[in-house]
Amino acid sequence: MSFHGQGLLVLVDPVRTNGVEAARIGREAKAAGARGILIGSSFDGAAQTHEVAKALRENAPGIPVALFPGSAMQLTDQVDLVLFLSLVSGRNPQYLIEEHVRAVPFLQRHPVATLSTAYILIDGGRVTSVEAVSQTRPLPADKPELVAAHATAAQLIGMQAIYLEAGSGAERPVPENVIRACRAAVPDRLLFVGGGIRTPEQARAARAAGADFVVIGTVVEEGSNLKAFVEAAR
Ligand code: 1GP
Repeated sequence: MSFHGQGLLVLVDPVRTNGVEAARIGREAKAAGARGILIGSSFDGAAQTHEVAKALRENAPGIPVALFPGSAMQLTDQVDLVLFLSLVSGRNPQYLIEEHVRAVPFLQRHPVATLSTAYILIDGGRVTSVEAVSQTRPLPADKPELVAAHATAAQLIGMQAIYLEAGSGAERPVPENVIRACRAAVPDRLLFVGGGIRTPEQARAARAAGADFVVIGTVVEEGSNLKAFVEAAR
């Protein structure tokens, strides 16, 4: 089971969410019409990921649960898909290829589907966990042509999807002109956009600019009205 159509994805951080909470979010995401659930954390989470993924799957049957891993240590077979992320905005080999090689023994034992995804970090106004943990700089938010060149290079390498990330809790989400530039550069690739999206209007704007999937995390933990986000990202 992979992602289909377009719309809203809910991100669950296994470090900040216990099994009971994950079960609630899973039920809500399904009831509201979310297209899928991502689970992941940029730091730690190895111990909790499996249980939280299981709780999400049990409580949101029929919608895909995908791992959005911060490292190979978070791998679990309790997901339908692993976003096989390469942090292509950075130049740290650990997140370009090393964690991927480390994932291989697990993936040989547990044949979970993977989606090769170019993960592009964009400045969102503050230092986020992804930047701190990966020790990579985000791309400037006012250089759409530079971001689009990264997306194009990823497509030429053969990657299947692009993920534009402002970082969890970013002050500013990925700008619309950056999303538009990437959409134009790689019209046939799945495009995910997340980080700092706090209102349904921002979700709608990201979709209108060309994102296939809009990802929200923090506002879900805060208990926002999921349905409004689902409608906006439809
Ligand atoms: C997903 O990191 C984001 O790409 C989630 O960000 O927590 O700011 O919604 P928020």
